[in-house]
Formats: sequence, C-alpha cells, structure tokens
Amino acid sequence: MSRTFIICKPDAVERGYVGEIISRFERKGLKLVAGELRTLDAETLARHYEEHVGKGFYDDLVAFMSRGPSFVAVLEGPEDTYAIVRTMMGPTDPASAPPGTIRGDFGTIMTENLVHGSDSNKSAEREIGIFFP
Ligand code: 3AN
Repeated sequence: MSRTFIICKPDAVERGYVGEIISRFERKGLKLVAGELRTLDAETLARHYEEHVGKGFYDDLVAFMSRGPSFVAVLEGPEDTYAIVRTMMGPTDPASAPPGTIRGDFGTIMTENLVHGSDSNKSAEREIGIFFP
C-alpha cells in the first residue's frame, strides 16, 4: 500500500470539478483517506513548491494558488499510487495532455491546470507532512 497527496486547485473548485476529479480517482480504485477545503497561504505554498521559488512563473503560481480555496487530499492505493495519479492527471501543459486525462479533458492553461499530484513516493511523504502533519 502507498499514499499520495493531491490538490484540486482553485480553478477546479471554482469550476465545480472537485467531485469529478475525486470521483475519477475513486472509480479507479483509490481510496480517499483525508480531505479538506483550504485556502493556501504564501508560506505553505513556498514549502510545497520549494523547487519553484524564484522562478519566473512563481509569483503568478502563488497568486493563482491562493486566490480561493483548494481541496487538499490524500489518496491511498497499491504500491506507487503517486504514479497512477500522475498518469490520470496528464502532463503539466494541458496542450500536450491527452484526452482521458484530467488536464487533457478540462484544462487549457499551464498555470490553471486543475490538479496537483506528488511526483514520487518521497515527495508524497514530504507533502503529506506539510498539509496533514
Ligand atoms: P506538476 O504540477 O505537473 O507536477 P510542476 O510541479 O513542475 O508540475 O509545477 C508546479 C506548477 O507550477 C504546475 N502545476 C503549474 O501550475 C506551474 N508551472 C510549472 N511550470 C510552469 C511554467 N513553465 N509556466 C507556468 N506555470 C508553470
């Protein structure tokens, strides 16, 4: 068994896609083990996005990610659940995200790409520690 961390970002909450996104993961066979609607502050986002702090898109990313509530959650499934979630999300850029993925079906812009999922078991552990200590 393993767990991973996801965020249904403010665009997903605004557009009413939280249910659709969580439902996709549940139908796949993953279990929702924690979840809360939360407005993320700059300090939490700096910890979460530590590898992006200082990059050109960082300020826009923080402005977007803190503009309204996100649904932060933990999903549980078999080994490497993070990889199942990443495949279902699709690539970061919605322009190259195939139909059938969350970003491919619902997204058009790079920053507002609906969902975050940890990119490794190590990241999952780190991110769950930040959001659900
Ligand atoms: P992912 O969310 O696919 O793991 P990361 O962790 O590389 O992608 O990037 C975190 C977030 O930062 C992305 N979801 C996206 O919103 C934003 N982002 C990443 N790269 C860019 C970029 N080149 N231009 C604008 N926004 C970006």
